[in-house]
Amino acid sequence: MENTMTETQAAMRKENEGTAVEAGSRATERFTASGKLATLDVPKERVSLLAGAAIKAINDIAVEHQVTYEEYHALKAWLIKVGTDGEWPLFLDVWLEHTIEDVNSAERPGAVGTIEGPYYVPEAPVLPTPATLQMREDEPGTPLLFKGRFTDTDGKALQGAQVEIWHADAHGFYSQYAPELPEWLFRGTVKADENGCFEINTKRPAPYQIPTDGACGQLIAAAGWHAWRPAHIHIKVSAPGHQPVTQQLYFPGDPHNEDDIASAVKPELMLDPRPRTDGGEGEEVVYDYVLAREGQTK
Ligand code: MBD
Ligand code: FE
Repeated sequence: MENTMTETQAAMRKENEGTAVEAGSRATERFTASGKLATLDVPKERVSLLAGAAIKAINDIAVEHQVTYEEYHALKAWLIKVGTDGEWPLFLDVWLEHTIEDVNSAERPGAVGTIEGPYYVPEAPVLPTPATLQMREDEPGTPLLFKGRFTDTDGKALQGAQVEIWHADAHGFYSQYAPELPEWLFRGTVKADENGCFEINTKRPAPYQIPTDGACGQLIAAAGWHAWRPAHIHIKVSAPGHQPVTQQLYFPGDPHNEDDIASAVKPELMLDPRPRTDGGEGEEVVYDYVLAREGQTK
């Protein structure tokens, strides 16, 4: 009896599995298959410096906190599990990428960036503005019209600009990282018009919970932390001759804006949802992008 499941339980289990380890390991598969690895080339001096500093930092922690063999073995078991669960991209993007992004964007003028996270997919379908992202029939969620304009740092309209956008659905799932969602659900590449303006019709995403049944979830539970990111929309903006920006936009009032597990919220990235000016259902947000020229610094 205890080994039988109702169909509903089986379906729920399948759905949960899809949100968990599967999402993490798909991020690993994609990163491995992306071809990025073949082009990576870090000089010996930097490897020695960075690996040496990282090893020293961990050894210092072992002394400072008098790490026991029990704890050392728990660490070893857990590190092995991060790999077998395919959750290294998830782990790194949640707990390290925010610092890498800060370091690398400090001198770039214009639009503020934040982390990319593990669920970007390049080459999403190209949509002319005004665009509507792919949705299912009866897609749940509040309709959201996202409008904006591209300029350079002199205030001139930018030609050839585009917005790559991806976000979770109203249940917090990303297409291509959860089973049974249409391939390009809530993913698109939107080309701005000749004035640098764009309009994107979509639906408000739900807050996102880090998969709880993989190694990262195990760490979160063992430490007594929470697993949440505030609701967010991922964006990559670019224009010929200009520096691209990867960012996320957030909604005021989300309880996790203040304690994002991925530390990726910045005040400049907060949206200001308003009733729609076109009389349509749902809400409207306006966000404008200033892009720096290639090589331009603050
Ligand atoms: C996400 O959706 C995300 O944006 C980050 C940074 C980590 C895990 C899931
Ligand atoms: Fe995300």
